[in-house]
Amino acid sequence: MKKVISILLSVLLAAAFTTVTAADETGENAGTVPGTSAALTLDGVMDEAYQSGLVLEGFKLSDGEPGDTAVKYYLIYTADALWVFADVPDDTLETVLENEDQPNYKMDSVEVMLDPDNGGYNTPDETPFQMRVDYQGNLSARLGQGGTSLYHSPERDGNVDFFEAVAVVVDGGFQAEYRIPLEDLTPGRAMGLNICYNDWDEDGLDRVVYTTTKLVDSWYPESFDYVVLGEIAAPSYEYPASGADGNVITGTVIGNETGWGDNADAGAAAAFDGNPASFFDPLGVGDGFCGIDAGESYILDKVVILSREGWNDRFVGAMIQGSDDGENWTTLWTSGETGTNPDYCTVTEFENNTGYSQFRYFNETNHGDVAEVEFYGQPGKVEAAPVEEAPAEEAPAEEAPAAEAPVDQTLDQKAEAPNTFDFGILAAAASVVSLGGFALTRKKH
Ligand SMILES: [Ca+2]
Ligand SMILES: [Ca+2]
Ligand SMILES: [Ca+2]
Repeated sequence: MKKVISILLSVLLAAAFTTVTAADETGENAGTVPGTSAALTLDGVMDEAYQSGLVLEGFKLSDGEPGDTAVKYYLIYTADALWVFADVPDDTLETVLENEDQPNYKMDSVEVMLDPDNGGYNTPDETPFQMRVDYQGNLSARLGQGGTSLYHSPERDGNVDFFEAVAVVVDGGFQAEYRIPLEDLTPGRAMGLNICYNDWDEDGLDRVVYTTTKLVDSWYPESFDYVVLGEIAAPSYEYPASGADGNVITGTVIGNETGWGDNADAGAAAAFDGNPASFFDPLGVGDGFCGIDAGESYILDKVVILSREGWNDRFVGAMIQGSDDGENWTTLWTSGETGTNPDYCTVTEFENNTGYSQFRYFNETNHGDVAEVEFYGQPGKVEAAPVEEAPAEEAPAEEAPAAEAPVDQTLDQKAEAPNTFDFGILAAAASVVSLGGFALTRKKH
């Protein structure tokens, strides 16, 4: 039972950010903070996900003049936290210690002030969050204007518990990263925000650079601009995902439209979506397959397979088969081993590798679920070779140590004289079909 699914092999789930108007507009809309399902690491190093984050730059000094600084802030959010990454160029990283109770009050530091519900007013002990990290990684904080002051580093008494931040000194400045845990992070939510860069030099405080556009009293929520949370981007995957070299064979996915239990997510397309977590799951042993109809004949170079996580034992008996009509299938390879998940396995030696327009992964021995299948090869077809007239002995293995060599030879000759019979084709075909068995190599994904 063959069903054809028209699904693109290159599946890119584009991020769909929508801008939502905030309920409370206490300042100017500073932009949309996209969400990410990627796992971020709090280490002062910029995770890739920040590249799609909201970027804030080009700020003002307290006198209203443009802030002459190349500081950039990147904002993104995950399911449970707002993340802020600060890239701070600064040639004079300074410490002006005057009060040991406020260890980083007079140091080059980044100070994030957040009004989590964009209420626009002070709530003692609650709003705003005032969170500072200096270039040496010391933290200080305060909850609410006039509220509890927490001017201590966690190394001293550990009482800064409503955010985390890390800073690392880099060539020409430092980088700071904040993780601010918050509940109910959903698209459309507005949050008041002002970020200061407190820039000190050897003469004292040089300047404070603000992101907010109202500078009357930039420590109060009514002066903050606000950001709005955007959609959480679905993770994107590209096919092929193994990173293997070669010409991947693309086309139309063939096989089961739905998988085990009529699950639409476990149909044949799940083996060609680049997502190692999704998998094709047949209806039963030998009941269903996943494959590609390339639309023209290909000779395989290799097949790269990621078995289903947790089910490597089901790889025994897995077959790669080829067909030109989708009805009659020829077996090119059969697995005698268990799978290699989380590593991909690469099959490079085949039987009957004479060129087919359709290829499939199929198992009649075990339940044939599989996470990813990648067929690699070159267009071509070996002309029907009368094997009895060109027995394997006439093409000893020494003359054709690698499957690729005779295939390439065949293709070259075919290209030059596509309609003429050539003894070289015959010999190459014989050597290809004489290659028995299979080889497995492993590749880290
Ligand atoms: Ca990081
Ligand atoms: Ca400085
Ligand atoms: Ca998959």
